[in-house]
Amino acid sequence: IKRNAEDVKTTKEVKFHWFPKKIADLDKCHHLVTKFDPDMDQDHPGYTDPAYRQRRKMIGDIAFRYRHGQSIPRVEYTEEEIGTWREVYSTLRDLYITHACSEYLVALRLLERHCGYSPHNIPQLEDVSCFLKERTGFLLRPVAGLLSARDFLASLAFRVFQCTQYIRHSSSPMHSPEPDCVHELLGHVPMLADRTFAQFSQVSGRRHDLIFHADIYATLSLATCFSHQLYWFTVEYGLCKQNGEVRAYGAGLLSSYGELVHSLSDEPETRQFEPEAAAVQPYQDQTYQPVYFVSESFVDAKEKFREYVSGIKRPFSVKFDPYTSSVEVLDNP
Ligand code: HBI
Ligand code: FE
Repeated sequence: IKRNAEDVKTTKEVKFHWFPKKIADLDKCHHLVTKFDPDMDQDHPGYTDPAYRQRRKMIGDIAFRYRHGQSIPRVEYTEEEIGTWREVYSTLRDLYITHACSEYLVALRLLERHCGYSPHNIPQLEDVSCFLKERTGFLLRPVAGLLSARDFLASLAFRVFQCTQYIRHSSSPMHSPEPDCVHELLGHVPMLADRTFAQFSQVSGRRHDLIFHADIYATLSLATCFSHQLYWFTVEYGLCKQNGEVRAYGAGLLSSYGELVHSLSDEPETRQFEPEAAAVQPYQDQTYQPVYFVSESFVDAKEKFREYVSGIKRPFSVKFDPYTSSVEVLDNP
């Protein structure tokens, strides 16, 4: 039986949390997690720097004011901010040659040619968004900080990547406790420019949508963690095989010099990627991962992922309509 979104809202309102049905609904998906931000986290390198906190707030306001369909306002970055970017960019760029997967390297070259990626310039989100739209249909929208997993993944289901626009504190160019534009623009964006991977991200988002919003089923709170860990061990910390070597494709690795080196060293344990195993593997958000999962290829990861998702029981499913960028809610057979 097909229902449209409004039917579901009236008949099932009590049972399901609200979730976005059309792309403009993402204007309401702005719930931030503040535990790692410079106002709350005493270990944040910007905690004791009022000027930094002020600046970050100013750039965050762009995101709070932003509505779907608008172009993303440009930020004029300061010399200090560009200096931070330059330091990370130059250091990571050398390491990518031996550590990043080939899709990443191809995309980075394109971004350098077309989007102002360079050691001397922090790319503007509006330019990157236009580029991604042409490559893979992904859009960026600005976000003011670490977004809740639920809102973040729900956005991916619409091929929208919520992207921070401020940069980490200058005292700590190689590390940031929270996502910043280095993490997003160097970690996530190049992979979103790859067709297979872009599709994979969207599938992971849609799957999340199915589960996260249906907490009425006892098992589903468990399934919620599954979703998060699956995301974690692929999109953020995934490794893959290429020409007999292991390379990184996870954004958390590609935006962190220390962990990128660590992940391909002899120290951590690596296992073959199986969604069932990755879904229950505990993860680390304070230090390096002790375990990484290695995919045979993106295509292989995507197929396994799809299979895994189709085996999960859920109260309803959603179908994405790319012409209208909206989802249709379907009852499960
Ligand atoms: N928010 N701004 C932002 N950037 C991310 O990369 C990000 C996020 N929220 C959650 C998240 N990533 C994921 O790691 C998962 O928690 C879903
Ligand atoms: Fe991330």
